[in-house]
Amino acid sequence: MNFKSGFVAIIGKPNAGKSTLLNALIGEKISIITSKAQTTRHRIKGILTSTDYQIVFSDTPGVIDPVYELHKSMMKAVDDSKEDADVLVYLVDASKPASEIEDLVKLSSTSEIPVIVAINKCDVISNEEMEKVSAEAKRIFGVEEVIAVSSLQKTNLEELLKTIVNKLPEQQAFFGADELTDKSERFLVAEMVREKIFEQFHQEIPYSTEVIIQDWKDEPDITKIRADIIVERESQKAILLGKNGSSIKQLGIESRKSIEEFLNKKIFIGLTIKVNPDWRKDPNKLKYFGY
Ligand SMILES: Nc1nc2c(ncn2[C@@H]2O[C@H](COP(=O)(O)OP(=O)(O)OP(=O)(O)O)[C@@H](O)[C@H]2O)c(=O)[nH]1
Ligand SMILES: [Mg+2]
Repeated sequence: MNFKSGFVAIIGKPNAGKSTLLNALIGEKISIITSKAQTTRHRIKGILTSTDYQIVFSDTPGVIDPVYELHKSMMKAVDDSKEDADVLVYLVDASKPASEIEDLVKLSSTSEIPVIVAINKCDVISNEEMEKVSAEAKRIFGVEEVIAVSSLQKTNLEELLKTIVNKLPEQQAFFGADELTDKSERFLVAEMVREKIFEQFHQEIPYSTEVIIQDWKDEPDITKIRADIIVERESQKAILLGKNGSSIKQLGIESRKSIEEFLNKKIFIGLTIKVNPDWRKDPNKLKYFGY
C-alpha cells in the first residue's frame, strides 16, 4: 500500500464523546473532556501518523442551533472542519434518543464527502438496544454500515481506523511524524483551566467563562503562568471567587495539577477574574478572544 493521508472531521451533537474519541485515537490528551455539553469551542487538530498513513483529525464543537455569537463562531469551526475534510466521522451517542440523530442531520449541511457513522458509548447499552440505534442511524443517515465504538473504553477503534484509512487518498503526509496537534501549549493550558471550571462550577458559569493566558515565563525549574478568567457579570465573579476566595483557590490547585502533568514540570499559576459584560454576544470581543 502506498502512503495515505488526509483530513477527518469528527462531527456530532454536544456530549457525544468527540473529544474523548480524538484523545483515544491520538493516545494523548489534546482536547478537554467534561460531562457537560458544549465543552469544546474550537476546531482542534489531532495528528495520527503511522508507517502507512497520516490522519489529521479535527475535533469540533457539538452541533447546535446557535443562540449567541459565540455559538455562531463554534458552528463556523464545524463548517471549516468539514470544508477541508476527506472523510467525515459522524459520532452518535448510543444512549440518546433517535431524535438527536435527526437533529444532527437536520442541522448539518449536506456535502459530497464520504461519511462514516460511528455509534459511541456502546458500553452503556445492551446489544439489543445497539441493534435498534444502529438501524435508526442507518435510516436517518442513509448509510448501509455503522460502527459501534466506545471511546471511553477504546472498543472497536482499530476497526474505525481501518474504515477511515480505506477512504483516504494516496498522498504525502501534511505534518511531521512527531507533531500531535496544531494547537500551542498556551492554548492547551488555557483549555485545561476551562476544563476545571466546567467541573467545579455549574449552570451558566462554565458557559459564561473564557480563559486567556496573559503571561508565560519558562524558568529552569518552574514555569510561571498568569491567566485571566473572563466572566460576564459581577455576580459570576463572586461565585468564582467563593467565600474568602476559597473557590478560586481550589480552581488554582486543580488547574496546577493537570498542567504540571501535561508540561511534566513544576508550575505556578496565578488566576485573575475579570468581568467583561456580554462577551459571548459581541463579535469584536470574540475576535479578541481568538474566535
Ligand atoms: N460511557 C461512555 N461515556 C463516554 C464515552 N465517550 C465519552 N463519554 C463521556 O461523555 C461525556 C462527554 O464527552 P466529550 O468527549 O467531552 O464529548 P464531546 O462530544 O466532545 O462534547 P462537546 O465538546 O461538548 O461537544 C464525558 O463525560 C465522557 O467521559 C463512551 O464511549 N462511553
Ligand atoms: Mg468536545
